[in-house]
Amino acid sequence: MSLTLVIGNKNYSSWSLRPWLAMKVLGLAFDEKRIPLDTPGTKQEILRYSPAGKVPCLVDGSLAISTGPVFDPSGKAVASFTSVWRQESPGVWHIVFDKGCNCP
Ligand SMILES: N[C@@H](CCC(=O)N[C@@H](CS)C(=O)NCC(=O)O)C(=O)O
Repeated sequence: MSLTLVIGNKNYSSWSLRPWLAMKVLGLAFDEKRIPLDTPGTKQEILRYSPAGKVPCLVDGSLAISTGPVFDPSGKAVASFTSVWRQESPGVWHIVFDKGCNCP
């Protein structure tokens, strides 16, 4: 299994820095794929790896994990989710595990 951590910028994206640091401290072998944030092509490039459209994302070729906030209709963050996805075919992802908590 070959792991790739897809991240934004380690200086300005603490979401990206956190798993990168954890994996380094744990001594895990992984490739790093950096995607420049806030460009016109950012979202499309992230979606190549992350079905949630966000970085960080850890991929092994067919599995990906994503986390993020859940918003109520007013836009207030009320919960968070963690999802594991499997790529069935290029660009087609299905959730194989989904966990939420009411901790935004
Ligand atoms: N709560 C998310 C936050 C992820 C997030 O907001 N990532 C930002 C960069 S810090 C991102 O992907 N921005 C690109 C975009 O939304 O197009 C997580 O746990 O991964």
